[in-house]
Amino acid sequence: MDRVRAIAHPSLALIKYWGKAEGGINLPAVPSLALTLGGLSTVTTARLADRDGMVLDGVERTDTKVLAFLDHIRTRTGSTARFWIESVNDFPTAAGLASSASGFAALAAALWALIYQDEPDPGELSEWARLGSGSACRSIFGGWTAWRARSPRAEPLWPPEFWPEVRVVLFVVNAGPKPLGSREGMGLTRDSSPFYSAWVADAPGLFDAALDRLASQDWDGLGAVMRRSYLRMFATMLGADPPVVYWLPASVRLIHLAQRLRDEGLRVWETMDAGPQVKYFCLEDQLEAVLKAVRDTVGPLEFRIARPGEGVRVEPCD
Ligand code: 2P0
Repeated sequence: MDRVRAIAHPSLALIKYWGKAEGGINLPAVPSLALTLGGLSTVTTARLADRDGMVLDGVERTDTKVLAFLDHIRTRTGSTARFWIESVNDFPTAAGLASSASGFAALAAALWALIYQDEPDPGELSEWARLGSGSACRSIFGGWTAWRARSPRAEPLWPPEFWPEVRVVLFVVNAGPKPLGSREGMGLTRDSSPFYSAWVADAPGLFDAALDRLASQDWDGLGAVMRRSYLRMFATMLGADPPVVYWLPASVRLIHLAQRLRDEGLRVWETMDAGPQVKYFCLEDQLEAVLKAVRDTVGPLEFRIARPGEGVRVEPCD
């Protein structure tokens, strides 16, 4: 295969990765638990070339993260190849919708196919993806995934069929790129937030609790733990100097609305990532009621609906 196409989906964390351990590349200080989101995709084609280059969403770019990633893969494999990459996201890029997770998962899988001309070892491929972006190691796998503290790779927990009724509504509060990248935000938090050590100490307990609730499909128990994880992550960020503030007014409105909907009996749980977007988790039978409540309360808002999705896949292309 001289040219390959890889398709990957974002990885949305219920229990958040925020902070890197010392030593190694993108090794997490805390464990995370995530769902791979079917319904949002990165499609990446790659081929051997005379020089490294990349076109993202139709625009040629010099992306230092991608160039560094290609160097990591060459060092790891002994390959001297150069690669031309074309990547398209069907959702806003770099806006806090995990485009780097699906992006580097797809790129890692495409490079594996070009270099080895063979099926990947999923665990090893997860390690490759992590070298590009931490959360990408989770996007290699479908369904529910775990990435333990200081682990070089993620692991699959349950496939998408484990809980097919789960839906995630991703509200696009602001489609522009976020003001501060996750990597910089994590570094700033670790280096200057007095709450960071408490965050790192607390996270394993949240992870264990979430795993337990997920295993028994305890929706509201899982939602409550998930909520603690994102709010504690932001509490830690707000303690940084200068503070890391990703929220916008509409983000806060959606957080309050989720609480009101729960008070009214809807089983909806929200989360947020490194950006202003808010994601609602609900079950299929309440999806329409949740969407109606948002329309009636917040007004028209761009959104995407996701469900448990598959891991990365590669196909030859002409
Ligand atoms: C997550 N996020 O668990 C967390 C929650 C954002 C908030 O992983 O520096 O792009 O490439 O390892 O993976 C976003 O950070 O960071 C992220 P790097 P990444 O999904």
